[in-house]
Amino acid sequence: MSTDCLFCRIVAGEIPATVVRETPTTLAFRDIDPKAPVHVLVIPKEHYADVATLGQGDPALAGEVLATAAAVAEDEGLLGDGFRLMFNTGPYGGQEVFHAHAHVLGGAPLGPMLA
Ligand code: D5M
Repeated sequence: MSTDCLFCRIVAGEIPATVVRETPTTLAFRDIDPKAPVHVLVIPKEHYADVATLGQGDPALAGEVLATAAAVAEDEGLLGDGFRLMFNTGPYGGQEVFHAHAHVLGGAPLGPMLA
């Protein structure tokens, strides 16, 4: 837990969030500024700054984040039409919150990623 990390504070219950799924090691909650009809963030409860650090530091936990993201996509009815799973990483990747998180985006056609 990092006291100055926004998402660690959500895990600790210090900042409210609309939680849609929780496992012993991961948490999924709605993005505060949704970019699609469904926009859910999936995080490891343990603090890793980004997905690269997570993937190298604890590959099993990275897999649990993916499994939770897939379960969220199923719960939200996204498996039929598809969805986007995205990890912004570092400044060039547009990351703003430095606690690893997957964006689960769907519910409408999102278009080509790099258009
Ligand atoms: O995305 C960081 C995302 O985090 C961005 O889409 C807004 C979201 N955000 C910021 N604060 C909150 C709270 N308090 N609840 C829910 N969602 C939040 P990034 O990939 O770092 O650019």
